[in-house]
Amino acid sequence: MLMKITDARVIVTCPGRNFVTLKVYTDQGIYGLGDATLNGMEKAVTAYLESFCIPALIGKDPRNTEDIWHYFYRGSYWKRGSVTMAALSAIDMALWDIKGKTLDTPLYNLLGGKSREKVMVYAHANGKTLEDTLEKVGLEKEKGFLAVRVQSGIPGIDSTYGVAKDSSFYEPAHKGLPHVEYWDTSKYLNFIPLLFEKVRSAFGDDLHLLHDVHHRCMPIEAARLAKELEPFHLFWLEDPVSGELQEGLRLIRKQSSTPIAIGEVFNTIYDYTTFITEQLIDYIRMPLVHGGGITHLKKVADFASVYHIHTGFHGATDLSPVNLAASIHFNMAINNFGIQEYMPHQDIVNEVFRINYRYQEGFLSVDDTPGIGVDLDEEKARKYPYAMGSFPVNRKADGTMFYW
Ligand code: CS2
Ligand code: MG
Repeated sequence: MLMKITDARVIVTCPGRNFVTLKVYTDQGIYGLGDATLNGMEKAVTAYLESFCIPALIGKDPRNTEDIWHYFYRGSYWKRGSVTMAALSAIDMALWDIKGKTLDTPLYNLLGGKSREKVMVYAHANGKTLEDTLEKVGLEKEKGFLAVRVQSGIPGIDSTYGVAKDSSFYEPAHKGLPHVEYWDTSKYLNFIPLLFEKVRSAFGDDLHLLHDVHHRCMPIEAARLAKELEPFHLFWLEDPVSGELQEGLRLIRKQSSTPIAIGEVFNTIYDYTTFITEQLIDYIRMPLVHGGGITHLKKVADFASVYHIHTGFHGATDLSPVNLAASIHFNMAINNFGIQEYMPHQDIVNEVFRINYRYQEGFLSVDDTPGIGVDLDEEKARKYPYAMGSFPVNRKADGTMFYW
């Protein structure tokens, strides 16, 4: 049987926040969906998809996922980078969706079948103060979560990334151009061990605890933090330093046995080579939507598996339900799955996307709908037009621009 891609379209919608979805059509009446959302850069990914990728896709056989991946990666003079890799991720996801629908089987069956029935997820507890954060951890525990990421406002720092000033829904971007947040690493380093001491003594040893540094430490500061957090047995410490300097992790590793997760801003295996081969990290964070889709992540996860490193995919609310569903399939199939981040989308997001996954007592699972199993209601999507959003930028108290 011959099969051809006849067209593809990018659908940008903003039910509370922007999502970019690629829809690929075939001459067999089957279509596939891929997530191309890149927080704050949605229009850049859309432009690359519309100006080059879609015209180049038309006429290709969608079943050739490997060759098409390399056409857009090896075939491109300008390699890597978040924008182009988000576009390639969406193409790849959509083609695997088509493959599953064509073969009438859920995605996990194409990746090795089930290694597990459901995947452990971690929830978020973000509080303005220590007391508030303790209360939030308790609420997540009551919902059945076995793992909770703990973030808190820091005494003496006006606003902390990821901790909402009011009780509104978690959203890392703000409408319009970036606003400035002020940062003080020493105040942060003094407070976090105290926070985890309180959380551990309130909730006992069984609850998995995670923490995200959001790249705010220099390697020696991160080493101090990882060492001081050791008694509280974190599941992981995330992005302790900017991952650009892979060698920086050697310093942290020598000092501490706190497990490390890195990579939500990475987009290829080449961001990970030293980390993996020197066993400098324990979890890879790079998600399907930004890391080249299923085709590339399967290779990265297999490579990591050789070095006894597990997956812990990024899964904040700025990644669409298409990415989350594909990630659950992927996590169900591979052997070296570790944990999946899970922040439920707002209800209006699930009006636009018809989802096939379910949260129950600390775990997510998908049903047996063929392919990825998520659909998009285009009429509803049209009701929410794109709205520009940006991350904050960080400065020290004296005005110096600081790291992300
Ligand atoms: C965070 C996110 O989920 C995480 O670990 O780091 O808030 C992340 O900063 C955003 O998803 C980026 O868009
Ligand atoms: Mg993070």
